[in-house]
Amino acid sequence: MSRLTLAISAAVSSFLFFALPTWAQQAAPNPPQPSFPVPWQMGLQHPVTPVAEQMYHFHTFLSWVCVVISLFVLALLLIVIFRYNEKANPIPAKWSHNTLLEVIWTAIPVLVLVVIAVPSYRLLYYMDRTTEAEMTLKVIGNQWYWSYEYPDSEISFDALTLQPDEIDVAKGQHRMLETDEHVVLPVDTNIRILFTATDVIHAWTIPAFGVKLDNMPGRTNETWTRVTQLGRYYGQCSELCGVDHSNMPIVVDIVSKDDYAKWVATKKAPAAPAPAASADTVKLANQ
Ligand SMILES: [Cu+2]
Repeated sequence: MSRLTLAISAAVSSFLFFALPTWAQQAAPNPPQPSFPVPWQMGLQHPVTPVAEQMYHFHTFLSWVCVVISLFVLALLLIVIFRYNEKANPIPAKWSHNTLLEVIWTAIPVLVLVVIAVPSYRLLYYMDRTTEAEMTLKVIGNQWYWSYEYPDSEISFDALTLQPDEIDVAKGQHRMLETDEHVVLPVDTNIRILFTATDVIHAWTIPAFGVKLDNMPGRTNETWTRVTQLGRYYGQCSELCGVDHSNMPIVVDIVSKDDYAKWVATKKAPAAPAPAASADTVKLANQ
């Protein structure tokens, strides 16, 4: 028993240390998947930010750790079931305690936890904040809609959900995922995102960005993102915030830097004054 177990333990620990990180690095999906949930979807949405990519790799790495540990425990169980049952082993051994074995089955789980903790903390600190933000987006949660502010451009607006009867599938709109106003952000830009709320706790979440942070009333939370692919990305409030919690979708359009500058100019332009009524119109209206 001891030699076989030792050999398996050594193989598993060396596999965890050396082989898995390399496998995990090669696991990103290609070609890109849709940025919204689809029926029978397996795995995470296609990552489009450095943070989401690292989360994807870490998730793959953890899955492999789980697979290896499960197979190892299954193998031990099968050995016990078949080799040490009453028929195969009628006279059981009388010894108890094996110091070497006890050290190993304590040390290996500790090592596995260390192997998991190191990349986990590295990722947590990486996603915490950016020191080189090029712009700021402020996200405010309300029951039950989102408000957005662009402090650098002095833009602010609310985004309300579109009801199912307002959804136009021909335009590629998705039920429970559309808002009347979209958040527009430039591609390849370090964006600081600030989160707060006016009433209860909400959580602004975009799976493809790897962004999910609580909007706390009376407090400001911070994270960052840098989206590397143009496109439309969807998310939802991920904190149980009341009866219309499911009516807080998020739509983000990632556009080129030029298009973003144009959007900012359009948003900042004052609304055009209503055209003055011509004499003819007035005459028609009076008839
Ligand atoms: Cu909410």
